[in-house]
Amino acid sequence: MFSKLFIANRGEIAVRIVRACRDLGIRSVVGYSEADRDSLAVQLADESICIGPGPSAKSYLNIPNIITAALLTGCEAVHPGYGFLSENPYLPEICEHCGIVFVGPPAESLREMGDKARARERMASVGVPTVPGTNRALRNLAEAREIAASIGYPVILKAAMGGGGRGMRVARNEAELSHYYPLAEAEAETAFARADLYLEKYIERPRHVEVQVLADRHGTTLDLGTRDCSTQRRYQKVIEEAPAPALPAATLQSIAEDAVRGAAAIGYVNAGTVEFLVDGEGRYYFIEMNTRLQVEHPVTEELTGVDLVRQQIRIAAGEPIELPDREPSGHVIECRVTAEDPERDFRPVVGTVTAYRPPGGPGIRVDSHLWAGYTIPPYYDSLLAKIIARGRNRDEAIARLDRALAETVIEGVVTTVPFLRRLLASPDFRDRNLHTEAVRSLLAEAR
Ligand code: MV4
Repeated sequence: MFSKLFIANRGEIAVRIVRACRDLGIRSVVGYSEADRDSLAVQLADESICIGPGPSAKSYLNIPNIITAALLTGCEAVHPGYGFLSENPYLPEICEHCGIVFVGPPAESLREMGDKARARERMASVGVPTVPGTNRALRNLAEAREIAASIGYPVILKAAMGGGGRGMRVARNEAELSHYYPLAEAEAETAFARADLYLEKYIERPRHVEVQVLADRHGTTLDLGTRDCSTQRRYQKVIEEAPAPALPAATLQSIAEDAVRGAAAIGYVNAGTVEFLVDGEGRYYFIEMNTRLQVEHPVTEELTGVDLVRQQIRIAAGEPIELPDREPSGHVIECRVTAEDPERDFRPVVGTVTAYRPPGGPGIRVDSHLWAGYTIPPYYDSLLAKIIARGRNRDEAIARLDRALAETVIEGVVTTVPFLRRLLASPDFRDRNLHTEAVRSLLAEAR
């Protein structure tokens, strides 16, 4: 096992990784930007070192600074967390050259799953259901028209190097396809340095169901169940829950088996998430694989009792996965508390947290980097805290999560806590009428 691990991330996930290191008896070194000098992760880690100025490009995305910091502090491994460099294949490659272990999958898996068209092809080749569409980049608009005509409108254009909703355009007829195709190409070129697009049948109001997988280097590839992440706003997840509600047991079983088969087929190692869409008839389709730890990982941890970050570090150190010591039980729901103003179209807010009182009590977990006096830097995402509630069933989890939100005190900045309580109380959410338009409908009602 490693004696020292470098954390190339910030905020709540950096705190989370410090905690996993402490439980494993590993010294933690957190790399911080000048804007995060007094962050909670810096306060809790065994050591810390500045990796550059506030802007991400100069710090958390600065591979030379991160590698140098890891080497200078004598770290044997680097954990990228999520976001930033977590799916950048250059980081594991450079780590390998420098004799540092990357806590994550091989660079080849990052590359392969980073090309969303190729990911479809790999999954389809082992019988994982995919949305009708193309498994490689479209040659041109003429070909897109031909394929769209054969699968039927509406269709969705997606950037091969995109993901997470970036670079997607829905076309409901040939005229829209002709209009959007060059725009989508230009956007993809700008955002991802590759204009490649692929096409899928557009699924109206889908549910987003994902499967957590873990694979070690001793032949074990397993799933840790499903999560439903349909409650999103502009591709940002707001509420996540496990197991995915209102799906037949047979579907839950089959989707997990497909995810494991897909991960094993690409020789996946470490933690990953296989993402599916579920249509109105309950059919599921693979859309992409996330080759990193997810923000919503605590939902699976609280359901299964497995510490995913601990398993990630163990796998990277060449040790076998510690299998779950109990059956998944109950129902778990997480909400993301952000520094955004719902009254102003969720624009991010900055400022100083003048008072902070996190919730607690039975079935509540809080993953956060907040403290009273903390000033939110303007450079990064708006996530302040993840509040996770576990109950014997979904209704109890909802009730506990609402109790926790009602208790939560974050003063000095506007947060989404009141909005989250309204969302939890909405009939759509309570009646499990989950789909990716639910939040938009609730916001429309509130106006
Ligand atoms: C789709 C889709 C409908 N049909 N693909 C958005 C993010 C990325 N994970 C894929 N996404 C979607 N892909 C087809 N063929 C609808 C979405 C989508 C979505 C998916 C899951 C959760 C929330 C979403 C919000 C908007 C669009």
